[in-house]
Amino acid sequence: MEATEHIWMDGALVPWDEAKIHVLSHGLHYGTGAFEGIRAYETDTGTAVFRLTDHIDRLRRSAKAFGIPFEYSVEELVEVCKELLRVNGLRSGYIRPITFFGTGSMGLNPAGAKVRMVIAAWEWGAYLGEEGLQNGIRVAVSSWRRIGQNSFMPDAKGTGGYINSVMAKTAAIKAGYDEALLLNDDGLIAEGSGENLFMVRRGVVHTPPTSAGALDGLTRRSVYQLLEEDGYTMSESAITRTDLYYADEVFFTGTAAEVTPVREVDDRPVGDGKPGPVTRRAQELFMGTVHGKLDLHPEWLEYI
Ligand code: PPE
Repeated sequence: MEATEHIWMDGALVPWDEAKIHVLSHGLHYGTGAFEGIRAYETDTGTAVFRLTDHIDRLRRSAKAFGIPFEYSVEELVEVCKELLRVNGLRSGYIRPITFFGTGSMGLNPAGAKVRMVIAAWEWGAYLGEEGLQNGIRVAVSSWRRIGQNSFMPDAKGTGGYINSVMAKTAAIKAGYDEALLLNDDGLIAEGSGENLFMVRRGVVHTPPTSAGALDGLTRRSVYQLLEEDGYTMSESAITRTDLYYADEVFFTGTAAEVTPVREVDDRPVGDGKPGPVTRRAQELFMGTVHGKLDLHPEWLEYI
């Protein structure tokens, strides 16, 4: 990871190396935080942040779900993100806003802990490798289940829940795969450790509903809409492990992952083992939109 110059902390820009917090921050001990991941892309008419307002609004919703007071307006934080890219001279990059309980209270009850809000930005290349974007990645169903609706809120982006993703991801890498796929407690596909899943079978493009334990990903929503408007039949539906073994195409979506083809699930090739036409079309539509090459949803691009 390459450092940039400034990080925004609680209202002020501070040098990257000085953006520190106390070791007794509540969020560090108990995972009491919410965060976002946002990408900015270069276009012919300047740098545009993809669905910036929607991302900040999801941060607000996640904080609300976890009971973390949200002391800024969405509009204010949108401006901070833009300013941060400008002061760091980033023409494209990844933005990571995070809010969490800081110091002032130890023990589980965060009452009395100061709420912190931090936004950092840096350059981030292909999340699952350039090779993965081109030829697809190898995934395996994890032995870890996605944290269920009765224990957590998989559809809120809470920091603590990511230990579940980290365990699944590290186990998958250790076993020689590129990424983990998590089932929910009912044995249905939820999502990847940091991505949503899509599957093409019998001409229909499916993605699991958020009730299956998936985050309501903004890339997921965008790709769903772009493919639907392009004439594909879309469905939010329960997906089993066998569905994936029989699928013609499988791909992941996410801010970091963008649209990444999956070429193998549990050592079984997906289709003929190469990214299929729907996956390629989804990549074209999504990348064309974020770079402003396709004028399908100009309202999703927020210029800095
Ligand atoms: N599911 C999970 C669990 C998840 O973390 C992400 C984003 C998504 C789905 C896709 O959501 P969206 O980005 O709105 O399309 N994961 C972020 C963090 C990745 C990381 O390693 O950190 C991301 O892609 O920015």
